[in-house]
Amino acid sequence: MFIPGFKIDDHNDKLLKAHQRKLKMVSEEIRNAENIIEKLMQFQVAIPSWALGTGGTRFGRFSGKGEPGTLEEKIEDIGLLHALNRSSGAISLHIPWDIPRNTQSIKALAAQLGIRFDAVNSNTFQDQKDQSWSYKFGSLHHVDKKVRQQAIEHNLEVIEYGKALGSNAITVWLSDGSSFPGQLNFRKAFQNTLESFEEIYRRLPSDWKMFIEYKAFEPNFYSMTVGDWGQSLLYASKLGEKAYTLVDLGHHLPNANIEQIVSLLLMEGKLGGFHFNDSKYGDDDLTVGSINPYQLFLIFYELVEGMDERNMNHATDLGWMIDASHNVKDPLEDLLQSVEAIKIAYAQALLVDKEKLKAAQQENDVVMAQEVLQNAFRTDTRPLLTEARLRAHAAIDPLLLFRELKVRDELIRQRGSVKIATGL
Ligand code: AFD
Ligand code: MN
Ligand code: MN
Repeated sequence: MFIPGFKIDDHNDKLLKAHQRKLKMVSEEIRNAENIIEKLMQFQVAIPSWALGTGGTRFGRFSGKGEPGTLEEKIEDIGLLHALNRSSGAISLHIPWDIPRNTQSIKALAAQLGIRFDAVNSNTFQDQKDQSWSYKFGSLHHVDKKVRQQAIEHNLEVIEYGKALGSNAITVWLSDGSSFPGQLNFRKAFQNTLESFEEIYRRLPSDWKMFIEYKAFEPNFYSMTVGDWGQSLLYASKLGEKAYTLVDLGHHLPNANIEQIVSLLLMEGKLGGFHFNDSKYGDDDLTVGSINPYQLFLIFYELVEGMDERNMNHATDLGWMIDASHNVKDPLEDLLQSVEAIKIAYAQALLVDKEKLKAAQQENDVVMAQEVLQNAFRTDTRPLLTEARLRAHAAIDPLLLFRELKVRDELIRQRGSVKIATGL
């Protein structure tokens, strides 16, 4: 399915007046509105290929309808999102779920829809049917070199697929760990993992980045071999300048101060990428901003402040990706909401009066510091997002248009009800 430009124009014509009224109001309140709009137009968030189908839980999977059954259909789905919001012009692939069979036609399709290939992800947390050795007791950290070698080779293969598509980063998330005390020698597990990472890193193209994603628990419940940002940073520092830590918002123990983690990783030049989602308890993978939008804003403030400090380009110097997927919403609607929440928080972070905050910090004026932050958080930035979309020829209200055009019904008509997208 493809959304023709005139459908977007018709939709925008109907909503234009109301939008202009709201924009005028906020623009009068905000000193740098124009600058924020321009930044919002640049800012793109990559969509994970595994979030386009309905996610399952370990208790079951209630498959949605009209799910994309092939990589081409996944790219088409992201094309729909991008046509509606002009903010999701990238896809993050997971191998072997998304092996590109015909690189040239995949590239052409993506280019036609304005989509580029963000980080490619390896998968050594599941056994594949044709593989020689099992990952039951881990992959890159395994006690047996032949299992580690198999996992290393898989990662190298993922890099090759990424190269062919024009990607320039690999994200490695390991489920390696232990579920019972005594199962592992922690130091040995670390050293094996480091040695495996080194072999992959050595073969990383010179203009590529390697993102090391950490996670506190699950599927292993006693220890994870890349369990927190400290361990990820340790690997990344030992590996070299192309290795970075990747922060997934759902991968911390409850109440962790993620904004502080982000700030320090940026200070060290070691924050590489981001997986956005939201959670109440653990790796819940809920829609971004659905549970704790204030935390998201605080994280974004640290991102913006820390990136500015290092003269980084907000749009291109970090890998911005969503990693959210669950089983009760239409995945495409869910992703529209997530992208919107990310950009709202980004716009709010750009609003913070940095000078005033700095002065308050210097004076130990705790009250004023809170006022400055919350003032930005409580500003409705949505008209700025809408204006950015309008200028990029996207829809004023992407979710509304998605429903008006009955996109899901059309996808069901084309693909049927039974196809199941690859993913968890
Ligand atoms: C995991 C991690 C990681 C991985 C994904 C697979 O967040 O990003 O690639 O799930 O679905 O929990
Ligand atoms: Mn993740
Ligand atoms: Mn996760």
